[in-house]
Amino acid sequence: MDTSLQLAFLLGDAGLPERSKAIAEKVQRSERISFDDGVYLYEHAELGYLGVLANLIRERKHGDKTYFNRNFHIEPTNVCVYDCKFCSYSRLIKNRDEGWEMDVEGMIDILKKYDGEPVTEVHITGGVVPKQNLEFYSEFFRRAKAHRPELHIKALTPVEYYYIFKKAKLSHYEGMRYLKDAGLDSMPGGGAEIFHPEIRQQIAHDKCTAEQWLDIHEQAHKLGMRSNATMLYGHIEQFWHRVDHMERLRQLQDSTGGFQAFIPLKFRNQHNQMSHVSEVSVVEDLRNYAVARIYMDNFDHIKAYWAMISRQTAQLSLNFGVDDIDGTLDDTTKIYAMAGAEEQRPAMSTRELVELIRQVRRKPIERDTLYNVVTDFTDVIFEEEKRPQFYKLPVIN
Ligand code: V47
Ligand code: SF4
Repeated sequence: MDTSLQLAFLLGDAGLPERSKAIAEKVQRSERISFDDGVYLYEHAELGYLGVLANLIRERKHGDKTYFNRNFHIEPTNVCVYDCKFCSYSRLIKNRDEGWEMDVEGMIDILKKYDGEPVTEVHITGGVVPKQNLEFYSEFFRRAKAHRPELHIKALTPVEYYYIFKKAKLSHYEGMRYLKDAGLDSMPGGGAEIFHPEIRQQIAHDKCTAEQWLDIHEQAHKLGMRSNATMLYGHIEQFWHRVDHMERLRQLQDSTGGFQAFIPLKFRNQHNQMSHVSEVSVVEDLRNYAVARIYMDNFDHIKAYWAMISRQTAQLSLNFGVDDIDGTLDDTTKIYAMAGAEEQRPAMSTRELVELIRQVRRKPIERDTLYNVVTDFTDVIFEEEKRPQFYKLPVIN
């Protein structure tokens, strides 16, 4: 059944509560849903209903297209001056002997390992240490661009930038302009966690505030840079905190239009100070993607980070509003494996990613960071697929 038929069924005699029906009608008319609608969906809506609405929006925006990119990660340090309670990755600065701190040369060496590989993006993220300051990153960006000018640098988050700019006595705008001139292209979505102070104070009390996070993205957008936004969900927050988080992003997006993707990140509870907090179910993950797709009407893309949620959940998410499953990253990223992610060695070849998307009857599109199409893989046949295929014989007992 196509999505508009499914919606007609919902709006017909499917026995929906009046409120659910009113929200479905808004979605049908492409009308924005309110804060209270968002909370209602989280509290009361069923998975199937949310799937129909989210999928309708996803297909209106992208049809069956499902995006991924070829990227790699550099994590300059896992030492951090901050103490986020959910973080499984960082070694507090007082225990820095247990961690690593790269120099610019070491980062360039990693970059060079990908010479000749068809990657379009390097994603740089990690902890915050005094040594990796404004000069450190501007030198790295300059050298990276000199070595490989076409490689898109998506680096750091307002958590690092706030710290770095304060030390350098620069405003957010001046700091972003300085790093943009050095070669920075865009900003990933990390560090957002949950904006509301009631929760932020408990899980990430000493890093940048919601207002600082949002301001740094706003300044980047003013400079013509694009960025993403994440939300760390499924821990001690309540549903309305999630809606509050999305509302703040939706408002900034109304004014700048600079965000590309919204990326819900499922809280994983291993090896951190919040290990006593249970993780939410896969059903809750799918409900969350769907509500995000419905609520964030001015965001073009909803991304599921497959390395964190498993390949199967990533496949399912494509029917719940998600249109992007990030990259073919290799095991240079350690953040999620350490937090208990499904994928302990998160590497997937392009062929595997394409296959994963095709298996659920979507069209795999390799994109660059700015969503320009690099290769449409819909009809591409890989060498391996040309070999004769053998039928599996049924097993007879
Ligand atoms: O901000 C840390 C999260 C984020 C845990 O923009 C955890 O393309 C779950 O932002 N359980 C950093 N999550 C990663 C990030 C990201 C990832 C992929 C793509 C993009 C993009 C951005 O990782 C942190 C934090 O929210 N995180 N610890 C944990 N235990
Ligand atoms: Fe540091 Fe980021 Fe971990 Fe917080 S989440 S402790 S800022 S590395």
